[in-house]
Amino acid sequence: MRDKGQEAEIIRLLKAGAGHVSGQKLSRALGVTRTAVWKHIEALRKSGYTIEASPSKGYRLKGPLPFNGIEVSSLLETGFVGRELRFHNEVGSTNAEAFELARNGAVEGTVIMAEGQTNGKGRLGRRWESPAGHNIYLSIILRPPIPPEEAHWLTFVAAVAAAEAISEFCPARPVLKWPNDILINGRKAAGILLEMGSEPERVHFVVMGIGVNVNMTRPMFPEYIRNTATSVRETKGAEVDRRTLAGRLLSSVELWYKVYLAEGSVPILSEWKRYFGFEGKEIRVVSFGNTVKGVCLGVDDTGALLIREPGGAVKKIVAGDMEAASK
Ligand code: BT5
Repeated sequence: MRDKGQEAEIIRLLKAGAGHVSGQKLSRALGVTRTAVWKHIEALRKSGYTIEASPSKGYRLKGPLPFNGIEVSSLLETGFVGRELRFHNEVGSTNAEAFELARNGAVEGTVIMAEGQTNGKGRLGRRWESPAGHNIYLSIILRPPIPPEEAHWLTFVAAVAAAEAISEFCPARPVLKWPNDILINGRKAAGILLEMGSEPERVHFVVMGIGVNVNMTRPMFPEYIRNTATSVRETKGAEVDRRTLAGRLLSSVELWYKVYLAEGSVPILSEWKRYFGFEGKEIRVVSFGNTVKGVCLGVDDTGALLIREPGGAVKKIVAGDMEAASK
């Protein structure tokens, strides 16, 4: 069984040591044998670190730091979100794994993160393209003391948190599209998938899945989304440090989640509206197989989308997909 705590400690000592750190010093600091240190070094190499070993001088950290659980954890500024963090190089879906863990009692704030997903999930059985090496895919287990009909507010919490975190790294202001898309310059840069385990009266847990296209470039997107998807890098014109962005994202989720628990949906919705980019615009919404067209009147106090149809009737939409009507 690997001891992630000891591996994180080795990385901390190697970073603090600037030059080489002897195997003896590491084994003393950790209270383990030098063979155990060597095994940890091998495991760390597998998780992306370049560690130079010299028989006379010891170990030295070289090259760029990888995107992994140790690095994200070392940057965390949260109280509980991500304090239990599981990082996988490859997973089917972080949401699916988080759901299983939540059912088995994982603590609130547990985060599952992956370098790549082979079966990344969108809403309604759709797919989330999740190639390894460029983006952020994470799922957060939350246990809000609310009834199931309130759980959709956590999509709003996630959207506000993601927009806020992305805006720190991106020259263009992110725009939210109801209910769960984060757009940059009109293209989708991030998506949210909320799943929950509940009984009629109360939510047991919510899995808040967030996927952010960070460093993907246009040719990397599959043909079918090349004209509708983008990444933070595409807008910024430079690589973005995924470790820092992931850390900011988790801080932001924690902050807005706490606001929601303390003050309810009002402050969340008011922040969400600051990023909503479609009020007053012609839109088209597909909801349960029906298409509704009209002028977007915004979102009401329950989070439902309001549309004024050409005849003047106002329709309230509780679930669906919206697009700008010009598309
Ligand atoms: C979403 O669904 O936008 C929810 C995406 C949630 C992904 C995260 S990643 C971590 C966690 N684990 C998971 O398994 N999922 C969550 P939806 O609104 O249904 O949008 C899906 C549609 O977006 C697809 O049908 C494509 O058209 C498009 N799409 C797929 N991959 C994309 C990508 N990487 N970037 C932009 N658009 C994409």
